[in-house]
Amino acid sequence: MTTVKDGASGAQRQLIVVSNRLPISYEPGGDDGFELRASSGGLASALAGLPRDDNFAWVGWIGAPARKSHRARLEQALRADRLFPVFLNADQERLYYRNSCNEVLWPLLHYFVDKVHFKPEAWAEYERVNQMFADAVLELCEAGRDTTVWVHDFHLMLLPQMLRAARPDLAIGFFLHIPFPSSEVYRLLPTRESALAGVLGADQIAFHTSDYALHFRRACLRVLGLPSARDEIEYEGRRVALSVRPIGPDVEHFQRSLDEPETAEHLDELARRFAGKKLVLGVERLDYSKGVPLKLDTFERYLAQDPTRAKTVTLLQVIVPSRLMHPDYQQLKTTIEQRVAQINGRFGEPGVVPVEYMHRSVTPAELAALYRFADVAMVTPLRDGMNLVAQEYVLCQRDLKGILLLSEFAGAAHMLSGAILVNPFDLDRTAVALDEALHMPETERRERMSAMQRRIEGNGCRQWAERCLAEVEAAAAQRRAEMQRCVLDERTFVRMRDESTVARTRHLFLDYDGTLREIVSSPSMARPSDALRQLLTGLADAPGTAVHVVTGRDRQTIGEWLGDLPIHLCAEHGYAVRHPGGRWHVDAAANLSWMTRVRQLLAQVVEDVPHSFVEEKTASIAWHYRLADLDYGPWRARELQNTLDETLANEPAEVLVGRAVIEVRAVGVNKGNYAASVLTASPATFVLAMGDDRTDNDLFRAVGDTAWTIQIGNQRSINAKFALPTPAAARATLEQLLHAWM
Ligand code: ADQ
Repeated sequence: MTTVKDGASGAQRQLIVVSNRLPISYEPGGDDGFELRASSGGLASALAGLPRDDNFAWVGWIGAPARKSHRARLEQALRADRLFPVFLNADQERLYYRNSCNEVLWPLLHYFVDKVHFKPEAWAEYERVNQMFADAVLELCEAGRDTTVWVHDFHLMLLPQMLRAARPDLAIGFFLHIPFPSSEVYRLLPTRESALAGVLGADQIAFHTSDYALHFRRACLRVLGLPSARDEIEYEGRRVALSVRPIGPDVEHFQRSLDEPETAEHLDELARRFAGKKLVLGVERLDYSKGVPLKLDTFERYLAQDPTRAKTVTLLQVIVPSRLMHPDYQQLKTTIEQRVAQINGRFGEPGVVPVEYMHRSVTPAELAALYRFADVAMVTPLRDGMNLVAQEYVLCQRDLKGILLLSEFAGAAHMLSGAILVNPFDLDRTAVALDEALHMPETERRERMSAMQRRIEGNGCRQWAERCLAEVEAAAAQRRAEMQRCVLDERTFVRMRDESTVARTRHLFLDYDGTLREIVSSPSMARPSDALRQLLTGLADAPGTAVHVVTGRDRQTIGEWLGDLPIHLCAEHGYAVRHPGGRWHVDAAANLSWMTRVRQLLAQVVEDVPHSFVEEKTASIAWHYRLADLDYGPWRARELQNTLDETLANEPAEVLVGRAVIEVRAVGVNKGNYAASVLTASPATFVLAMGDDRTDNDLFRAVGDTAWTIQIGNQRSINAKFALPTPAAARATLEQLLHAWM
């Protein structure tokens, strides 16, 4: 794996991986001793290429409550491997892990709505445990050092935001290993807002498939009202990158296992055991999402169609023990075992066992041999984030003779195009597909298998980790660059102040809402304070200085609030203008004859597209669809754009296509044209423009390159050279300028 160096100091960056479980299990034993058992698994293998030195740390739980007397020794033992345990007590295990993780998020995100048992007190523990993880990570983060924190999975959805709040500089990635369901299902979660906001603390959020990413975007839209693009979402002024990065298997591990002499022995043994028979293989962790009972039903139906098949085809079902302390999982195990017994009772005879069943962890050599030997892998989860078993089977098919029967509800179905895809709920057609798989001509099997194999070989879990981490770091770097662009720092301010002080003539173009005055819930409450009125008066009284308040507000309101001051008012986005002490002039040249027709068109679209709305200003009208459905909004937008282009072909109106907004406005009416006409009539040596939203971009463009342009807040779609965080900071800056000029 490439090690990224921190450009400034040359020091290596720190990488902290966080997952619910460390790749280790703790088991207390007799005589006050304990055992640590290493577990492999996708993430451990993905990170295997990284040096376990001071630049690396892995934070997680050890799988069981640790005795107090063991903790110090445990920490010491794990630290050598750069593993840092989070200790959960029995209550936390029950409330955070068993309830919130396994009885709420796991079933909900896998669409098993009836298995969700939400308990508020357990969710409170989920929050507390996420905070414990955050504290453990923060303790390891060295101050002033470039650090990437890579957070894994649904157990830790709140962690990114907690880390961001404490250390805004961190590069944070979040990977979801399980599905993100349709927003219609996600919305059932009582804590849906905080879980989404928690994840959005990251710089990059990655999923196995584009469907999950799309569902996540829809949930952000429906639950938090956040619009997004295909690959990014803006949250609290930050860009959060969205990415699709399907995980792959541990390619090197399986290739090594295939070459082991022990694997060859297992292969010989399998060949003896299943001589003259076709082997259908199932390998699943014990979980209802994996659909094993339905698979057994399907196999039974396949045998029932022709009972002689029991003599030539065997299903070998391996179940990897999991979550056995939970009654539902024990029940599932019992159900599976009963079904196996029933099928064998119905179709078996002396020497014929149609379903063989193994409930245990198999060795790597055994697993590799099974994958290589099986004629068909029947991987039929009802829902699965990715499913590594499917990929591992393909990888181990050295003889290219097998066929993968794969559920279309596994993430793997998105990438394994040579598989026979089935709907596991459709037993009849799945049984037909199984028959087709068992009788497929060899050339077709080879073709399907080799194409998939090539793809998997180049996309193992190490490449996956490398790419994910590179993306997290790139996303964080982009965010930092954007934030830096924003800051009007002390040195820059001094330059601006000095330039303005020696200038003989000055024009200040100042937007009102969000720039001079904070945005408030009701626009009518944004009256200027006495201090603001005094500030504007003071600035306008400075020699050679003209103050222009340029706003989208209507002329009555802004006239009432500021009309008595010695300043220029430009209202309604440039349509109405009033010079100090004078009267309002409207832009007579603006021809609005097209407005009625456009208003009708937009009214129709608003009716058709839920959550979209029209905003009408004096000389323009806009249709906003940022809160509309992700597909339907853009679709109707394209249609509307065509209609408008045709309708307005010979009209003095222009169509502006923005981010989730289509605006039609009178040609030549905008804040920028006002500023341009002022600057043509009376050029100035110092020009300052301040604004906070998209409509101010016209202003920033019009004042030219030599002007000082400052955006207030950190909206990314604005093109000012500098930024200040708040209207209060904008007022303070203007105060300081005034002070310098006096
Ligand atoms: P899991 O639900 O655990 O993972 P899966 O992707 O199939 O599901 O991974 C199972 C892993 O266990 C495989 O790597 C397999 O080799 C291993 N395994 C199988 N049998 C074993 C045995 N007998 N002993 C030991 N190990 C065995 C979650 C999500 C998945 C997602 C992964 C990775 O639910 O959808 O693919 O994370 O992101």
